[in-house]
Amino acid sequence: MNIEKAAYEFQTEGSPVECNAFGHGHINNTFCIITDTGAKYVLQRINKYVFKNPIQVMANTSSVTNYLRQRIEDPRMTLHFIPAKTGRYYYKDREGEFWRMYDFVGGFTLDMPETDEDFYQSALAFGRFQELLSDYPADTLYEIIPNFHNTIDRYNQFKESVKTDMVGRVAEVQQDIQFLLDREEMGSTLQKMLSAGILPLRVTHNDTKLNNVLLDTATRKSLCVLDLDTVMPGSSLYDFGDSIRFGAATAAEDEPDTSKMKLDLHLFEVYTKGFLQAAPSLTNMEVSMLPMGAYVMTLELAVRFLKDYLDGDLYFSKISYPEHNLVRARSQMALVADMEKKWTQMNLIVAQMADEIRR
Ligand code: GN1
Ligand code: MG
Repeated sequence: MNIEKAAYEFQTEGSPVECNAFGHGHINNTFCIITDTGAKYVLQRINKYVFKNPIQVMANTSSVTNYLRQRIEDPRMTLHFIPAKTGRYYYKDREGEFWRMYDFVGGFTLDMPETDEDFYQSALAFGRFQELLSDYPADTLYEIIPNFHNTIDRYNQFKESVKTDMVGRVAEVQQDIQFLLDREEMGSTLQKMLSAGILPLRVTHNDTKLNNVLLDTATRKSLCVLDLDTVMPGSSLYDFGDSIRFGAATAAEDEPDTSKMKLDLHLFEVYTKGFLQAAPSLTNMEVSMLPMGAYVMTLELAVRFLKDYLDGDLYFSKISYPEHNLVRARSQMALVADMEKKWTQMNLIVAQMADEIRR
């Protein structure tokens, strides 16, 4: 992988002189580039196993960011892609790998909220993102990963993997498989409501982890939303749900001690408040289904992690030890189980918040 060579292919201010690994996403390879004028950029190699059509990824992300740019006051409120010397928003190297570059605007990201305010800020950022794109023509976007949050389809693929037992791991995880199968019906809720038109189709981010929000170093306020690869038509409940799954949990996504993994109801309330304030165009039906969004997104990721463990870690290939994806699946299942215990409270919080904010 020739990172320096790729860095030279973009229209940077000055010539690249320094290149360091950056961030810790599961999918793409990311680097920070510094040029001889001190300008800083983020360079990424797009993962082709996950994103089969990187040109479509760049078409979606560049048109969404251009659209956002016309609707914000502070230019730091959206990513800004740097064209390659060819004028395109990507560079394809000799090995057929795709690269892209965007401005490094400073700021920082968090894996866990350090204060309530941090999490509240992320809710505002994702809520604003939803609101700003509420009139964007969703049907002009490519469906980058078909059925990405179609939980019914995720379950079908999972059951296929159980059947195939590609690397002989099925026998050791029978209980985990059963836990997920017992919840298949619940998992299908959002998809059914979307198909029936009860939930509206919107432009959604689809990967709303806390660490995909850039915070301003000086003010600690949210600047913009990062990682736009999976921006596609979807449900607002995907975005709300994935944020809760990741940021309102009491332990890391890959915490091996599942007894530490719970839903923090206070953080759930904090996020709900910010999201509802920033996205007034949500329908009453969407609002009432917010707890279901959190539940289904957590369940779905458990299904995805366990499926990948059964397949031999093909998709979530960045693992630190052989059982990593199993550990990830189990931590998500623990969170699902805790949400079941707190279901009544989750619904009450949403109802009270909606009452307060949406009068
Ligand atoms: C992947 O690349 P990253 O780490 O932002 C995944 C998400 C999962 C997440 C779990 C394209 O996101 O769907 O929720 O890992 N992205 C893709 O950490 O599959
Ligand atoms: Mg991502």
